[in-house]
Amino acid sequence: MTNDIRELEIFATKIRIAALDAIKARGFGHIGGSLSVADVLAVLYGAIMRFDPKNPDWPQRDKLVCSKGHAGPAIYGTLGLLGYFPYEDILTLNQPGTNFPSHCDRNRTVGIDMTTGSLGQGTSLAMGMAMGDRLKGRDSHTYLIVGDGELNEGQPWEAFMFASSKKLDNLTVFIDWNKKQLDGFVSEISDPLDFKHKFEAFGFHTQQVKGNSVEEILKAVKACDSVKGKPHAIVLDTIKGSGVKEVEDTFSNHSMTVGSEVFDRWISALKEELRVQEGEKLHV
Ligand SMILES: Cc1ncc(C[n+]2csc(CCOP(=O)(O)OP(=O)(O)O)c2C)c(N)n1
Repeated sequence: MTNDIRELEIFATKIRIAALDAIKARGFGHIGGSLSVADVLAVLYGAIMRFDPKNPDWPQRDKLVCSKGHAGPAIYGTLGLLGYFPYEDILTLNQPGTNFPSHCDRNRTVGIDMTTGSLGQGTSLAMGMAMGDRLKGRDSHTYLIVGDGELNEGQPWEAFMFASSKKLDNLTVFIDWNKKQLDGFVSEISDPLDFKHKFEAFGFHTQQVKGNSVEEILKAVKACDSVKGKPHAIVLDTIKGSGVKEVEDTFSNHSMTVGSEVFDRWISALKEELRVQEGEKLHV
């Protein structure tokens, strides 16, 4: 656990490399939406959440529901780096018989708190988990990541109303506002309008930050501590494919099939960035 911004940036870069390592082994996968959540995962698992890789079912742990379950590679990378299982296991991503399906499955993967992939449903599940922890008297927090395209669904908004009416202040929702969904811009497919105002209207304590900045995310999560009686929403203004310029610049970057030499180029660039980040840390 660290509050060191440089450490968290290093963790985020490692998560990006891990997600690409896993997807490279399969040759295709959800690259854009895995990369955009690397920074929030680094903050949650690096600085905020209470968990124990040796006791993954510890009831008092904090929980993560990644409702955009197709970002599985980023979550598996994070858990692999934390020692929930051998890192190499993530290289079986989406292969027949794997415990690392492309979408998160709590019955298959150690450390996954909730099965997701059918968009919209993770929100209701996270509300239930937060409510359950409260009823059991546990001091646990549930963190929920939803996609901006996912919020075209109706179900999450019912669940948000419920969270707010039950004053679930042990729940924090991150909206990965990367502007794109499967095959186009969210604003053109079904414009969600202003998330910040919408969550405020739904009774949430709401903030909006640069979602690929670990520093801003960490500050926002910490600011939630002092706000009681309301669920929290943090709108992450992100870039789909963040951290790999070529992916950022590709319009269709949701699920990509690319050759291993292309993956190698992207991974090498991230490893170079990691060397710079680690070198800078030594000189702080
Ligand atoms: C109920 C449901 N409908 C459709 C899909 C197919 N689908 C998978 S990802 C996706 C786009 C999601 O967009 P967004 O939530 O913005 O994810 P991100 O861009 O962050 O990857 C869609 C439509 C699905 N998984 N579940």
